[in-house]
Amino acid sequence: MRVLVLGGDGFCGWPSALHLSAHGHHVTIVDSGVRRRIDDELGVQSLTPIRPLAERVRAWHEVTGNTIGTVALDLARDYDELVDLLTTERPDAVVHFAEQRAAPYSMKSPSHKRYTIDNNLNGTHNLLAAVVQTGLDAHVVHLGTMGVYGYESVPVDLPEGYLTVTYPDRNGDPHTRDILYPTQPGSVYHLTKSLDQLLFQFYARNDGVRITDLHQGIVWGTQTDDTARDGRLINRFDYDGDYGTVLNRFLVQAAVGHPLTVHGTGGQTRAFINIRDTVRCIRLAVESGSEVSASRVRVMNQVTETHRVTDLAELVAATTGATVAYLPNPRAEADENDLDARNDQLLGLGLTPTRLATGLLTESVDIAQKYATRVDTSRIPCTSAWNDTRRAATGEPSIGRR
Ligand code: NAD
Ligand code: USQ
Repeated sequence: MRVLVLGGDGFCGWPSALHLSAHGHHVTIVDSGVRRRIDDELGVQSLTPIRPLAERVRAWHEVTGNTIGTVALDLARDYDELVDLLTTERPDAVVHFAEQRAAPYSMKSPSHKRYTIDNNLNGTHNLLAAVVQTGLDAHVVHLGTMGVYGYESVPVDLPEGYLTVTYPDRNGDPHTRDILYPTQPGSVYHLTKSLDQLLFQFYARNDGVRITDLHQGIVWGTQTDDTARDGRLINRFDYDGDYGTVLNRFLVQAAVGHPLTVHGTGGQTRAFINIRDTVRCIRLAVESGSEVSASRVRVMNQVTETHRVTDLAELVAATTGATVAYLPNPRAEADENDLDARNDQLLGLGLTPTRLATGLLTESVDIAQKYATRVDTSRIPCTSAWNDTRRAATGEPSIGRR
């Protein structure tokens, strides 16, 4: 299949592009490079020494003989160029990773909130409008988030996107329908993923665009079989207080002797998936595009297990000898929650989950130790507080009312 990978220079996009290419798909990466510029803005670098995109794809060609095309384009701004690209490439599938994906970054300041909304919503909408304008029957595969469901403890396993509700109609007779699961986003970033869902619902119903929305949990790990084939193919690994996600942060903290930074009680339960499973899920979603209805968005929960933050900290501490620090939480989120989620659809397509217990934790510890000298420990603390109450609790200065 011909596949465009939007955001293909990023943490999930790069190994997914390689995996699709390794499985015989014709891949073109589209990326504006904004994430590398955000690294500069924040004064951080990936733990791992990632190479420029042009060098990455050259190395992939040398190692495998496969060619991956690259196009520099801002999905949120360069609409005409996007239409031209779709017209020229005529992709069978477009995988959309190209959004600002860090909750703390999205909450740093009014300008970061506005950037996240502008970038993510305009990017997603431009893609949908361009698919319709070009008349392509391209399957859109979007990376959404488990965070759209919110983190209130509910007495059910979270369904995949839809909730079946029964209510009395005007005659008092029971009426049943599927609705999008009510969203409870916990950050401006998660809010954009909730709003993306409505864009998808509209374009599926109005224009018959075939769409899969993957509600992905927190991705951990860094390497896949493909990125490990050559040093120049190495994947990104974020550890800083804005982009680093919890388990990968703990692994780096352990490697540099920094106490593990648990927010609050650590009773927050979240969904997780290893990057090796992410790339498989993307391929399974792309290759099953013919099963997607033209009027109803397919939503699949891209998760393999759930864990409490404190349990992860204790596991990393037990594996590495690190100490655990319980810190004031900069986020406005529930101190504790239960979470279980269905993932029947990806299992049904053939996903065999890689679990935390299966030894990959040690691989990640080794990578964190190997590149520990690249870590700037001053970038580890999370300084982005969700509101003035949280700013006061964490000792961060107020940014005031604007
Ligand atoms: P990332 O920041 O590493 O990669 C995103 C890529 O998209 C970057 O290379 C960036 O330059 C590009 N990009 C952003 N805006 C763009 C635009 N307007 N035009 C063109 N390119 C643009 O993020 P990631 O971790 O790879 O996440 C990819 C997707 O997966 C995101 O949509 C994210 O919400 C979702 N996701 C990630 C995780 C995770 O734990 N990393 C979990 C669930 C969902
Ligand atoms: N946390 C800590 N200590 C830390 C960092 C985080 O205790 O040092 C806590 C947070 O307070 C939160 C939990 O760990 O309760 C998860 O935080 P995270 O930064 O690992 O994940 P999150 O902000 O939810 O975002 C990440 C990705 C995002 C993706 C989301 C999937 O950055 O792109 O959408 O995971 S999910 O969480 O399922 O919504």
